[in-house]
Amino acid sequence: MIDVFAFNGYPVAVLGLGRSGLSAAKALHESGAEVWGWDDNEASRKIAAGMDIPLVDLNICDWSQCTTLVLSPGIPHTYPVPHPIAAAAREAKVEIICDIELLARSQRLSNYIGITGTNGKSTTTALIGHILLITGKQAEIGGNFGIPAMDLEPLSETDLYVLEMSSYQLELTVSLTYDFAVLLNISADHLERHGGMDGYIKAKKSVFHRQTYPRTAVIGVDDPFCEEIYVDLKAVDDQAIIPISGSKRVHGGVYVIDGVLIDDTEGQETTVVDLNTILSLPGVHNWQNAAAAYATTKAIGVQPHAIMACLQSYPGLVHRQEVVEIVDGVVFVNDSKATNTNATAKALVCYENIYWIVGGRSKEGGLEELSDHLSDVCHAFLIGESALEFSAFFDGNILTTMAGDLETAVGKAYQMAKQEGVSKPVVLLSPACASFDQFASFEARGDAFKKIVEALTGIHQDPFEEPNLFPIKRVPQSIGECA
Ligand code: UMA
Repeated sequence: MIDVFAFNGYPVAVLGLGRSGLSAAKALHESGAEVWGWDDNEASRKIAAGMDIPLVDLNICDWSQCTTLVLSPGIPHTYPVPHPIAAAAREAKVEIICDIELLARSQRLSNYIGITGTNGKSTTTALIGHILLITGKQAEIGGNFGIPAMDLEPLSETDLYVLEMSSYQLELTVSLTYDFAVLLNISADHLERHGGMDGYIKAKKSVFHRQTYPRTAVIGVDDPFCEEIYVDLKAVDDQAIIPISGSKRVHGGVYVIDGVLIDDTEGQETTVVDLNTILSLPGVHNWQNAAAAYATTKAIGVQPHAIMACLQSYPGLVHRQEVVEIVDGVVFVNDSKATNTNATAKALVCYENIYWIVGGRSKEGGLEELSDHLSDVCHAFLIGESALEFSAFFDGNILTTMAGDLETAVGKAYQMAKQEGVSKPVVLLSPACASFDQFASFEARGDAFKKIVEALTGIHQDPFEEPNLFPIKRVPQSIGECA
């Protein structure tokens, strides 16, 4: 358990008793703090009470008796409107922090890697964690990734916390300076929570806050927002800076050209590994993640040949382009985490001959953003409450089947993929929708997909043992250059 010694004997308010809030409240309580736990949801309060977390109605508490509010990162404290409890706390000059700030204050001597970006931060966090653990480093991996900071183990001063940081968490982690900070990319997301794009960029850029040599900034230069931050950092020259790219040459950085990872951090270009051969890292977006993980772990001191071996053994994340199985030559890919078109677009460019299972509770804009990504789709199988809407969207431009539920969709897609006899067919579950119309979560949807695939009668093969059967598309690129 992390001992939150700084709060021993003091009152600390905790608003939001979900995963991160419960774990923070528990650690504070066990460390001797006087916890004032609260959640707007009665069911969550009951769960907390069952864990002996003291409850105090923060709507009517005396803030003059408390200095700190630990806020669940998803609860707004500025935009679009602050939660009334957060507003009252701020009015009373109570500091507002999140659970990761508690970790930073309690484990001051350890080393911290902070990984952020609009996309790819979970994969990059997992990759960095994988490389560090396999090469014998002591590391704890968590944060937005899904493991709350206060559930991590205490570490010594030579060890590393590898933290996926959302823009929400970055805003509420005021005292943490990362030894290694990674910013992958920025595109519009969560804008309502940051008062617009400038606020969102500011939150993301804060991952580099107060970094001085030899602390290291690893930064993607594949989008204009990050490219501008890179130029700003270079101009100030406060920390070691490694630019990275998934698609173009970056002088002095780590980058990927047509899938080949190249290290140019030591005055000459050295080829590291052909990522086209790594099943768990398909697509340009994953190549950027691999470049970031390579740059970070090499800066930490891991040898390039060891990083290369670890990239090759990376198993991938569940529900994210997870290669499940090959049945009768048909490859099944579980991308249930793709709950929006942005994520699905990334999967659609990775394969040829796609039998696509799509649908659920659709998001604003429907599938519009995918219009240019349908050329490799052989057939779409529509599930969930969006089926009619999506059928109208495709309007005969691609062939569709109204499957309704996941089991029917998998069965029909499998039969059609076998019958049509195309080369290396992929049945891809990448719904571009939330799961809540038919499942409790995207995890439940992905698990159901895997169970259905497992139960198919046919010859099952392990894709990792049959890489030649696996159809990752080589994505040719023009070689750009960034100074
Ligand atoms: N609540 C209130 N009042 C409100 C709103 C919420 O009381 O007005 C309560 C809810 O009833 C609930 C709690 O607050 O009990 C929130 O619980 P939760 O389980 O939804 O959230 P956390 O445990 O705080 O999860 C957070 C991150 N969630 C968000 O930032 C929204 C998780 O990231 C993270 O994995 C977890 O901490 C551990 O660090 C998820 C996420 O969606 C994956 N992140 C966003 C993203 O990646 O885009 C930022």
